Amino acid sequence: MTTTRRQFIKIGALSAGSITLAGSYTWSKAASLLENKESPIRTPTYCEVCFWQCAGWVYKDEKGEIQKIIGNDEDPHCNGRFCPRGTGGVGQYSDTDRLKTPLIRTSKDGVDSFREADWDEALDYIAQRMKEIAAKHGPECAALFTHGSGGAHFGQMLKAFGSQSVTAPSFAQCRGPREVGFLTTFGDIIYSPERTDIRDTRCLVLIGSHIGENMHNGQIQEMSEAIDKGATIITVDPRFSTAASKSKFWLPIKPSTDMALLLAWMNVLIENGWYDKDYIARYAHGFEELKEHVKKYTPEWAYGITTIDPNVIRDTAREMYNASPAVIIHPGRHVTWYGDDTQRLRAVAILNALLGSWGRRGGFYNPEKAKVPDYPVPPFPVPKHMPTDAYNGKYKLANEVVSNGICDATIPTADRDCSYKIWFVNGTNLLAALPDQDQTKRAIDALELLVVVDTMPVEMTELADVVLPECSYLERYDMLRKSPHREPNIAIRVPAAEPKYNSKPADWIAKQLAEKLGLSAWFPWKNMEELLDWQLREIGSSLDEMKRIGVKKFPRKHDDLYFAPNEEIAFNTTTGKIELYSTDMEAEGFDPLPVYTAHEEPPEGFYRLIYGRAPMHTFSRTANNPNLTDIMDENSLWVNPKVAKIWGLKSGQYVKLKNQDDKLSTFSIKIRVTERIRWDSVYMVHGFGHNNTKLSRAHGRGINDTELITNVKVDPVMGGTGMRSNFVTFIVSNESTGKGAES
Ligand SMILES: Nc1nc2c(c(=O)[nH]1)N[C@H]1C(S)=C(S)[C@@H](COP(=O)(O)OP(=O)(O)OC[C@H]3O[C@@H](n4cnc5c(=O)[nH]c(N)nc54)[C@H](O)[C@@H]3O)O[C@H]1N2
Ligand SMILES: Nc1nc2c(c(=O)[nH]1)N[C@H]1C(S)=C(S)[C@@H](COP(=O)(O)OP(=O)(O)OC[C@H]3O[C@@H](n4cnc5c(=O)[nH]c(N)nc54)[C@H](O)[C@@H]3O)O[C@H]1N2
Ligand code: SF4
Ligand SMILES: [Mo]
Repeated sequence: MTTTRRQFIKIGALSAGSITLAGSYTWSKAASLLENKESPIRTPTYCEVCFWQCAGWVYKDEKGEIQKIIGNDEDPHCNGRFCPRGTGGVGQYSDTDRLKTPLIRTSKDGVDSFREADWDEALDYIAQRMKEIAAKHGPECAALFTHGSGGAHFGQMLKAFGSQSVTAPSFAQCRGPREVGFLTTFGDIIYSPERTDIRDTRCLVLIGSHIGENMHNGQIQEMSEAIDKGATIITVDPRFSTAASKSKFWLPIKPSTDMALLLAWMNVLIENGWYDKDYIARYAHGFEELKEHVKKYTPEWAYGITTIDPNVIRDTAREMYNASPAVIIHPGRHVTWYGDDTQRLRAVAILNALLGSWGRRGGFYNPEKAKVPDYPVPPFPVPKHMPTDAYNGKYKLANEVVSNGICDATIPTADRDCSYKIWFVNGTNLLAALPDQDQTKRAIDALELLVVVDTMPVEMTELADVVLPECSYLERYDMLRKSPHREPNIAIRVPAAEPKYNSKPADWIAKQLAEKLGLSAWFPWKNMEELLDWQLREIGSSLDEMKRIGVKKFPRKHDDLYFAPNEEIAFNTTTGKIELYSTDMEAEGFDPLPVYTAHEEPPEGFYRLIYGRAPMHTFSRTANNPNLTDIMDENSLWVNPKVAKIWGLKSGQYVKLKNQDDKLSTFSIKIRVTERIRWDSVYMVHGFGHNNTKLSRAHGRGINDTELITNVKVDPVMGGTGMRSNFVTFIVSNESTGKGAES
């Protein structure tokens, strides 16, 4: 492991006063709160526990204490129902381990520690350092890594400062390949919430996408509605997921071979004429090339690769055709798996095109976003370098900034003249979100200033020069939510309580800092109330109205949720058609039609490490949440009984893991022996194994999958980090007992 100039500051070095442990808040207590009679004091919010952003109501008692959060009935993201994480979101507010005051790194006799600072001092320090560093290297040397609502505020500050390098792990570590795969095929992206018309579908095909454990609210509700109406579910997953348990067909595919299955499905559809001939003739480019291309990809060929019976491949293809065009081959969301992910998602897009589901009821609808004007500010300065310059001509088809591209460009090399020197990191725990932790640490080592804005002490805060404590989403305003949906709509977040401790909202932090940097012109509003009220009045509402209703819907501009029969459509691609054969891919030197490539296999005695979600947690951001740790406080390792037998493993036993590069896990994980996982893989939920001792509930609980992901397969098309070519073996020791079993 790389050592770092920034020592990981242990709790002893912190000058903060003693930390009291939160009282044990049980789930039944949460449930009993829910049964309370509704109190009249409620404020609207939208949830920040994950990025589905459900709109809800926060209820308080007479003393002003937050009692519960429930869904807003008018909200199309949640239809009045929150998931367990959203309900438990109060824990993000009540957690006594929260960051409490700004911290500045100091070094004495070679020992680093944090000292507490007030806001003025911390922000003066940051502004001063930013000016000095920009004077030497230009303002373009600053980058913002962000996930969540604060990004809008810090992005405004950074762009005003003179850098456009704003990036989120939700692109190159998450949904990037599907956006690029669909953009190059249909000329448009999938968006969030996904434009999948699940409620009216007759056949939903889930490839890895594990809806049910992936708790994206509206999708789950629509999926159960579709099941009630008799839709067929087909799940392709090496693990018997919750979705698989609801499926007519479960295809326990050999991991990493999905491309072979997708090509074989195309082969079956085309050879049998099971495709939408009118739709393809009218809208598609490159059908003849595709037909020729997939001839060799027979179900028998795919069987040898995927282990899926050829008859099952044919039966499932027929099932899709029978349902078409009300069929969805779901594009998934976290799709950075094997490095050829954009091509895999192109294959998914092509299948949907063959079945005519794009633009059709029960397939993919055309979402519309509410148009809300931005508060007028001067144009941002034009930077000398754009973020794309950082990747030296790579990832040309990326339609968002590539986080790992910025991370790599922070490590100085001879062939680049624009290394980053300043990172702002807001709401993203990069040591859990970016694979290859050593590379992330090397980049951090090369920085002159690292500012981390978070609500909790996590791995990233310990590496910061300055830590800024943001208040929770329940204590702040944020920008309006205006995600696209069937009906354009907006939702508002209003603080339900005063910020606890000495924490502040991102909007305030960004504006104060901008003022200290001489950038007030880009923050001309007095406060969020003024900014929001101005925006709302421009669209015929007001802050007062939104405080009362929380969510507001607007009529669609046109009746174009689906294509009209025989409608002529100009797709936003080079040919103006749905590109089965991609001219963009071809122009950039990539395969214009997706091809199958074999991926690495586990070495002897190793198993593929795969990971996913648990219904009651969101990545690492909820790992210490008192309400949610009550229902799940560690992850476990799913192991097939055959494998358990070879290794003599029993359920409940703790083991460490070592990967193919000899990387040993910091902590131990509890074994769960189950038939629900293939023998060639092991599975864990992402987000556990925190090594920050200030997290009283999460520290040492389970394993962080990220530390074992050292073999990263970067997608040449858009920079996505394929994370599933890592293999682990078991280190069994009698002493491994779970919590705190740190080496
Ligand atoms: N190994 C591995 N890596 C992955 C994934 C995986 O499954 N496995 N998943 C990938 C995917 S799909 C995604 S989208 C990304 C997610 O990546 P991230 O969103 O970075 O995930 P988290 O680890 O939850 O880090 C969130 C951080 O934000 C902080 N936070 C929470 N609420 C607030 C707030 O209101 N304000 C501020 N300022 N901070 C807040 C939390 O304390 C935490 O430190 O990770 C990707 N990386
Ligand atoms: N509760 C909860 N819900 C969440 C989140 C959360 O943190 N918590 N995060 C949200 C976010 S940001 C995202 S991106 C989504 C992610 O959710 P999805 O997009 O649904 O997740 P994936 O990572 O694609 O899928 C994980 C599944 O892939 C399977 N798998 C592993 N390898 C392979 C393979 O080679 N082939 C196939 N076919 N399957 C494979 C695993 O067994 C697992 O069931 O979840 C969202 N919803
Ligand atoms: S799905 Fe759950 S956690 Fe995500 S925004 Fe909605 S209520 Fe919150
Ligand atoms: Mo994600």
